[in-house]
Amino acid sequence: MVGLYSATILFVVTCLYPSNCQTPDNICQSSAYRNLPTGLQNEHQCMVLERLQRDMQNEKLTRDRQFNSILTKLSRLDIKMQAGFHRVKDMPSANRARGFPALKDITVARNCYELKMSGLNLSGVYPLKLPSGYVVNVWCDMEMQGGGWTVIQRRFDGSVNFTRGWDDYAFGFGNVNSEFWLGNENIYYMLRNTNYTLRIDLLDWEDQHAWAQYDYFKVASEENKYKLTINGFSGTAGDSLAYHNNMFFSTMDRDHDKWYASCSNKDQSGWWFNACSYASLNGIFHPNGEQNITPDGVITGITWFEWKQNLAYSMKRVEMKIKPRVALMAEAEGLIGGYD
Ligand SMILES: [Ca+2]
Repeated sequence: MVGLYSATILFVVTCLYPSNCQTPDNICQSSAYRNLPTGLQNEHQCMVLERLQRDMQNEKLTRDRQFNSILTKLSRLDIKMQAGFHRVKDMPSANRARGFPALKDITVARNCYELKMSGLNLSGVYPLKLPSGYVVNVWCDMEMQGGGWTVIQRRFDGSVNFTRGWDDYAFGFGNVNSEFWLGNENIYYMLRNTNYTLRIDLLDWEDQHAWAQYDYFKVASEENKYKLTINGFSGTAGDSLAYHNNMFFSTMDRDHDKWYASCSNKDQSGWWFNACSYASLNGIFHPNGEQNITPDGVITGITWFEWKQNLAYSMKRVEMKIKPRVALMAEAEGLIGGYD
């Protein structure tokens, strides 16, 4: 009996793979079985083997069907994921951000001047509600030139990395308590429906102060590459931003400048580069103003050429801030009251 079992087991193992058997569905009629010595042939055993064979084949078929079904589902899921990925990838960054939650119903001021008018006289961080419906924390300068200035950029210690790509510049980065960029998207929405004046304050390494002011300041939408429009200069620093008027915003990953290469890559920052800059306030912060000029003349830094007449002079401190134009006009006329 032991010999019979060994032979049949060997036969089954060999025959489980159909390619090894001439008639896989009918073991008892196969020549492989019939050629066994008569003593090893057993009809009952053979039928059991055939049944075992059928069961295994059925089980294999079921598993194949399940496996194919899973493959089909995975394939459909992959197509959906690819389609979704391309939709998000092709969408302007601004639309992507709209997926984030917004505090639509919260009542807060639209800018720091409204807070100033409501009696807040202390400079610091306040929440503002932008026309987009989004609430952002900003730094309000409540002392400089009548107060009520919304600060959109500040540099003074190099603690924040300004070498960043398009999306970071679009949505802002850094810390409003120290160094930061408020974000092109936020700036665009603030400026969209109200006329604002831009003020830039500069400090050199001898702690001398200079300023530049532009009565009219607009930044276009992302679709228009956050194009800069300024007008009506006044101040002591000289008009270095005129060269950047009507320029698109560029970052290391988006070259919209007028130079044959990328000004952003050269300057390692995002800005409204022309070819390339007389003002570059997001450039590399150089402690003590020291700049490394490469042998081929590449210089980086926080620069304002018209003041220092030197592109290799990097500022100790800079702030960009905005205030509704009508508020400044009312203050200039000695009027007290709101605006628009
Ligand atoms: Ca270029």
